[in-house]
Amino acid sequence: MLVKLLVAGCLAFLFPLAITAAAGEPSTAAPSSAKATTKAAPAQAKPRATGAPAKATAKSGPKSHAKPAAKASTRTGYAARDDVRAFATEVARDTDLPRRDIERWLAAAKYQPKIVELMDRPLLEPPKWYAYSASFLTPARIDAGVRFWRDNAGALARAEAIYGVPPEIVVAIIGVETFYGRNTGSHRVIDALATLAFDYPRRATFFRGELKEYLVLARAQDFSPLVPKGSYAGAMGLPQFMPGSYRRFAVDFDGDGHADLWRNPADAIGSVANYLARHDWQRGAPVLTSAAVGGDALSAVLRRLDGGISERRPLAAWEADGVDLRDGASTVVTEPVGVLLLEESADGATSLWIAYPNFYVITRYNKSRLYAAAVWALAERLRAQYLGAR
Ligand SMILES: [Ca+2]
Repeated sequence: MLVKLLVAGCLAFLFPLAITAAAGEPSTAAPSSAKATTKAAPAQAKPRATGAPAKATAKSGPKSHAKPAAKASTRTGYAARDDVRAFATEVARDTDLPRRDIERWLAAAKYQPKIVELMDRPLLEPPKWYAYSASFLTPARIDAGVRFWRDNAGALARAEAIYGVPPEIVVAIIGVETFYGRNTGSHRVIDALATLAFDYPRRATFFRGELKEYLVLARAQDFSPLVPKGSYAGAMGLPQFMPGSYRRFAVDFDGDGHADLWRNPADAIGSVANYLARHDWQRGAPVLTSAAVGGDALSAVLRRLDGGISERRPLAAWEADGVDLRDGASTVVTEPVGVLLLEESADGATSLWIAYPNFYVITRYNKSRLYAAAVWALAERLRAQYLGAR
């Protein structure tokens, strides 16, 4: 069914470090973290979302002890390795997939040394906001987003009604992830997941789990696991869901019987909104509002920042410290909030923002502070242009 999968894009490689968040992945901007989240996390290549694997500090991890085996994998596929056979046994035991099919699929998976290289690229300095955000806030991406919104207005309105997530946020995530489906990845998913499951020891546990989820997903959605393409970390479709997130959060939003995140914008829209809702998106609540801090208060607030964002505290505590909520604090949010710093220019200008719980919900897609801020900033521009054009 997923016969023609998308062409691959290159966007994903602009920001090599991140992954979608989903599920633990590497986020571009957040080098320190590692861990997996839940969603799909794709690759480290662009800001990916959901559940992707995080990139760890390269170099410190175990180096692939699997070199010789990797060579064998290149020649014969993965079927002949003992560890792969053990994996097939485990998957057959835990699922209703026939072992014969599992082994046939793994035999067809190919080791991709390029993917290991991409995962091991050393992290450079974390990007600054003004540089990071520039590629997401171009007129081309905003115009295309407004068209995507217009073309899918019914599904977006329905997603907002059901899940409480406004259209501009859903469109912005799909725009940041894949330029509205233009760049969904050029790596065969089975190759990416097998390479990282069996020849990338540092993340083997995570990717073996994702590989297993992927095989189950393929059977459930009735497609061959040998066909789909995705990011180099295995993130798939318009929203770049990792397999585990696909299984847990994807929805068939147009009712045709399949949750098709590669070709069906309605399914992608419903799935992104469902993902955010299931991670506690608050209907009607803000993401960021502008804050001002003057004079003596500034250094105290800056000391609370770690990597550009603070711990969360009650709004009243921030106000007591001299943070002035220029745009007014949200009256609907009672949970603690963070303070976010964005670098506005190379000459050191910065801006400060109150980060509400919905900001942190976006970081469940990709844990980078810059990713979440870029989604919000693109969403604001999309909304202004969409409403202005009506
Ligand atoms: Ca569908």
